[in-house]
Amino acid sequence: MKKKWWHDKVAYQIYPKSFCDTNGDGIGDLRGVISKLDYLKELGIDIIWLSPIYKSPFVDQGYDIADYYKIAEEFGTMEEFDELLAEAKKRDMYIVMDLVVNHCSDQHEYFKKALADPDGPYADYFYFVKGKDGKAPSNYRSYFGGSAWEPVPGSDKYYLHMFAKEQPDLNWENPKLRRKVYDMINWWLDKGLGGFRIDAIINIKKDTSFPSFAPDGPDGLASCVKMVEEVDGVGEFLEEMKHETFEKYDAFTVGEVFNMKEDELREFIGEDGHFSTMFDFSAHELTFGEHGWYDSKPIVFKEWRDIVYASQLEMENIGFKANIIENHDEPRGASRYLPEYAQNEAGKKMLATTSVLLRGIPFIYQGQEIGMTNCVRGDISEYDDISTIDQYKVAIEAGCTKEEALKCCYENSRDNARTPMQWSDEKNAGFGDGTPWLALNPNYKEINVKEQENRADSVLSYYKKLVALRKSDAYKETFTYGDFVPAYREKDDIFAFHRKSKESGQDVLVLANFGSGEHTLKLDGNVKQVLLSNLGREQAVCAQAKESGSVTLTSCECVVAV
Ligand code: TEU
Ligand code: CA
Repeated sequence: MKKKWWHDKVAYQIYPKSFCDTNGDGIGDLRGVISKLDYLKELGIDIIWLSPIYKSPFVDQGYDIADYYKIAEEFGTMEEFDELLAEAKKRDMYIVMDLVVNHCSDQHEYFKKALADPDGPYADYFYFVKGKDGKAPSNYRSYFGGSAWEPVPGSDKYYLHMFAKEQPDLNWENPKLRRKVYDMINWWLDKGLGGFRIDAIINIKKDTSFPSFAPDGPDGLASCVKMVEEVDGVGEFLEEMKHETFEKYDAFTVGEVFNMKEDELREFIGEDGHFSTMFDFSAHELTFGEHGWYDSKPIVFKEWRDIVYASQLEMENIGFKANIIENHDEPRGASRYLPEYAQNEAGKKMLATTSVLLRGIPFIYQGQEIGMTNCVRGDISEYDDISTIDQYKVAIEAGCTKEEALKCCYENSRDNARTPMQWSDEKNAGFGDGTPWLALNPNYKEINVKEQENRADSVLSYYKKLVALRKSDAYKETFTYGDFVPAYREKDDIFAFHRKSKESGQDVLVLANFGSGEHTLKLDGNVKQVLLSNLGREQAVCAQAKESGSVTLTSCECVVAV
């Protein structure tokens, strides 16, 4: 395998609006990101992915871009962005931006020009399609609810929006549009970006005959995802984009890819794939509801474990996936993956271990490193997220009571991960002087950076050790390139694997007990050293292994040994 600069890196996702506010307007900003670079460096982070910071009306929190060449005023200025790039560079860190090019904002000048002249050249930057019998061209439901078609005022046409109606889809069939996108990407890469996280990218290929599908809900519509699943040919766009842009800069790209067709992994992330890597969403896909996320199924430990194993093995001779337990669209990992008895610091450290030491590129989402959790809200009016408001409505329409619908939001809402970062137990959790744009999770009094920073057995201290181990001179090669070999599969409570390096012959064993009771595991090799224990039991575990050739793990205990 040809080695690439990003193979051994650890990444961190910042949701800028909720990270750190330095001017007291209640909104996180670029100065806030700059002020925390040393914090991230100390955590061991190499690559920082910023969720969108472009000029935007924020209908979908910046995933609706009004100007790809401007920084949102709420976040700061282009000078501040350049400063961020320079400061990151000084620390050997890379900045990765969000690339949102399936759609833009209805406030983008292209769209305004298109509306002004629905038969003119800019209409062709979008999907402006004549209606059928006075109705929309097809029966697609958008991701955020309602028809994916919106009438173009003063015309018999409709425009397509797979997300909100304020997010019109860009027409990738139009070579002029594609050229504009590539020029924009190169403009940013010329500034010295490390690369891009690429949003909703599978959606860029449409079946332009826009066939209707059998309705899949009481609204008589069919999810627009169906069209994406059925159409072929996205790869041609992705290859062209890569050749015209990323490849020339050796940029790092991570695709947000849902609904990939079977057997296409190599095309996506193989050595000459469309992207450097793509997120492993297999756990998400395992539990995703039938009608969006409101009716997502809870995690069943063994099913989740087995799907992670399968995903790890699937990519083995192909490439690297990007491993996550949470992001800005998903609930907090600690709340989602840990059974109730494990929702404590030991459990959070164990979950960290079985994510960060997998084969692939670890992505840590802001707040994950201190074990932030989902947030209970008393009423739907306390939510901001467009998708949450839709899914609440869908839940109520499906017959849920208010309490049940709120519980769905508590478990799955995208706002769970968007509450402000908890820096301290002081005013506004140290996020900033002004009232935060989204209410804090009240547990900041207990869970915050300041409390954990100087405590040796905190979740944060553990993350630092874990990342340092992964990147250490002694084990870096094994954790980066070593094979993933599952172990103790027959034990229903155990998440265990080897990382075996062909190059050095090293064999690192990771054992984690997600069960509520104790387990004794018979070892099939020798243990020389315990590199990490989430309960600080390195010595004891090592002694037991040497004496009896086995390891006893209590509930929520994990160890890393060689
Ligand atoms: O998400 C794309 C996407 O497909 C999601 O709607 C996904 O299906 C859903 O979150 C599953 O829970 C991206 C961004 O990550 C998201 O924040 C944006 O809202 C969306 O694109 C539109 O840009
Ligand atoms: Ca601010």
